[in-house]
Amino acid sequence: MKGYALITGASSGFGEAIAHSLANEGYSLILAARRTERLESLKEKLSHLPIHIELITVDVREEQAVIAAITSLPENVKDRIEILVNNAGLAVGRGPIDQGISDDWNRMIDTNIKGLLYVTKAVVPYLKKQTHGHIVNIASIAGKEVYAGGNVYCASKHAVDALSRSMRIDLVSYGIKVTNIAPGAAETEFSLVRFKGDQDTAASVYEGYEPLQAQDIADSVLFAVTRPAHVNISDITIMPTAQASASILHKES
Ligand code: NDP
Ligand code: 8X3
Repeated sequence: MKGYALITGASSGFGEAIAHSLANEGYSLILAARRTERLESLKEKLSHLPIHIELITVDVREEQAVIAAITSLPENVKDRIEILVNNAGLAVGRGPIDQGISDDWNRMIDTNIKGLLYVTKAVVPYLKKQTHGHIVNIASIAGKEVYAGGNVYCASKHAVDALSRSMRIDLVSYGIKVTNIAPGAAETEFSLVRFKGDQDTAASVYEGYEPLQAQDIADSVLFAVTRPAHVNISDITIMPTAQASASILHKES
């Protein structure tokens, strides 16, 4: 019988798709995000499956709230966490460094780096109890390369990439696998958040080519977590066919 997968950012995009894929694979789920109603709706959609689902309403930027949320899970749930998917994250704004807004910078750094650290620290003690614990960090092509106007978002995702490599070293003696997934352009609510609700600008990011869909990322997570015990997928970079690098997208006019 499979244990639990804890997925942060499960209320939208990649996290929601990953929840569907892991639930269909037989994992019970702990779904975390700030928007409770979205999590409840997702739980309802998965209610036909023979799995157990726990919901955590939490802002990953709040360390004490993260600790309290994980600690308050029933013993028979937290003791069976086999997979942690660190997916919650965002970009806020895009532009030259000298025009950056410090509140945007703080939101990205606090969510993408510090939030990931808080959740990881709270969950690793339970992963250590497993014979096959697995952490999947959702980084980005922006964690491999930088692009114009991407500065702080790119820095935050480079940090995720570095943390994936560091975690692999720190946790290897516990048999905990660490997979870093670096997607390119994928059509989710990501750009709507980045451009602060500007729907036209957000839509323009995905015009003229076929972007990745959330399911493409869920497929790569599923691949990583279903390898045999002796195999760790260290890193997956996945981009649309029309994307050659972080900043080169072939768009049909
Ligand atoms: P979405 O905006 O669709 O989803 C982001 C998720 O993160 C939401 O569930 C949101 O939940 C959650 N989240 C954001 N801030 C917090 C917070 N402070 N506390 C808890 N949860 C939070 O975007 P994606 O699905 O595209 O993004 C998922 C991850 O993938 C991010 O880390 C992003 O950087 C990364 N990524 C995205 C790419 C893309 O092109 N879409 C490409 C490469 C990487 P809620 O608002 O309910 O809290
Ligand atoms: C999201 C992809 O290219 O907008 O991480 O940085 S990109």
